[in-house]
Amino acid sequence: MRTSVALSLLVAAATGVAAQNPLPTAAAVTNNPVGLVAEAVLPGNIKGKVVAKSGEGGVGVQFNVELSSIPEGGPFTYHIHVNPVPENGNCSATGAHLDPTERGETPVCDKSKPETCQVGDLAGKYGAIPEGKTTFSANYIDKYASLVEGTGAYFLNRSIVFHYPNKTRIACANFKITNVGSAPHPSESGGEDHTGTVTQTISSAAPIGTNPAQTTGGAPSPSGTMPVTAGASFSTSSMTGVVAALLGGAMMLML
Ligand SMILES: *[C@@H]1O[C@H](CO)[C@@H](O)[C@H](O)[C@H]1NC(C)=O
Ligand SMILES: *[C@@H]1O[C@H](CO)[C@@H](O)[C@H](O)[C@H]1NC(C)=O
Ligand SMILES: *[C@@H]1O[C@H](CO)[C@@H](O)[C@H](O)[C@H]1NC(C)=O
Ligand SMILES: [Cu+2]
Repeated sequence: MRTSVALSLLVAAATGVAAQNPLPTAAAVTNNPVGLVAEAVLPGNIKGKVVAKSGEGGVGVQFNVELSSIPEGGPFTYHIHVNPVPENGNCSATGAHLDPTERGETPVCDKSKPETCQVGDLAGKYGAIPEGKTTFSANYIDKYASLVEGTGAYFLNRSIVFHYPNKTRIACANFKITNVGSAPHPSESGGEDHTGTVTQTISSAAPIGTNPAQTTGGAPSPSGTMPVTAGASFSTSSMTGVVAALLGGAMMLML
């Protein structure tokens, strides 16, 4: 890892673009509405659904992914994308990955540090759909996705997108709330406990989406191969620091 850190500093200094070192971290969400459940039901291509519900006590979001009819090939990645699928089902119109911390695509998500990954990078954090399987199921709690409307990590107005290894979008779907929850701290509504008692369906732009065959692209792919992210800065601001970083990078390169 030291090598890659030194290399990214070197490249950053050389190109004037700094890698985010350290990467920004996503905040854990502990106030999701208790009892809230939403589902994204997939069309053809891949069948199945992704159910998202509030974790116990509103802590985190429990995702349950159940898929069948998975095409040949793989591994397949999937993510929460920023925009919903439009009515015509165009998966390409869902934009990039949900990334409220703006950590960018590179370096790739390190599973052991999920707080440093893109919030929407579910495959990165919890594993892609492996090659050569026609069905897949996964169940995990993500602490960083949010069911609290108005926050950057809120995703129920967005979509989930599945990709071929070449990033072409296979299928996509919007989340629909199937059970509204209640605030985890009932003081706001007078202390009454509404947990899990209300069932309501809220329709969104389009429930499902299929890919027109030519829809390509994951989030915009990085143009270079080095872990460099635009728009960020690293703390070593003095020339001495930059020179030191350059020297460090050069030293590491020679090893
Ligand atoms: C799908 O969306 C992409 C991105 O917005 C757009 O470039 C493309 O023309 C759309 N395709 C169709 C068939 O609507
Ligand atoms: C989704 O909701 C979030 C938080 O309320 C908001 O910031 C974002 O603009 C919304 N996105 C879409 C595509 O509606
Ligand atoms: C991506 O892979 C799929 C499945 O192998 C293939 O059908 C599609 O044409 C590929 N797309 C591109 C742009 O290479
Ligand atoms: Cu994606």
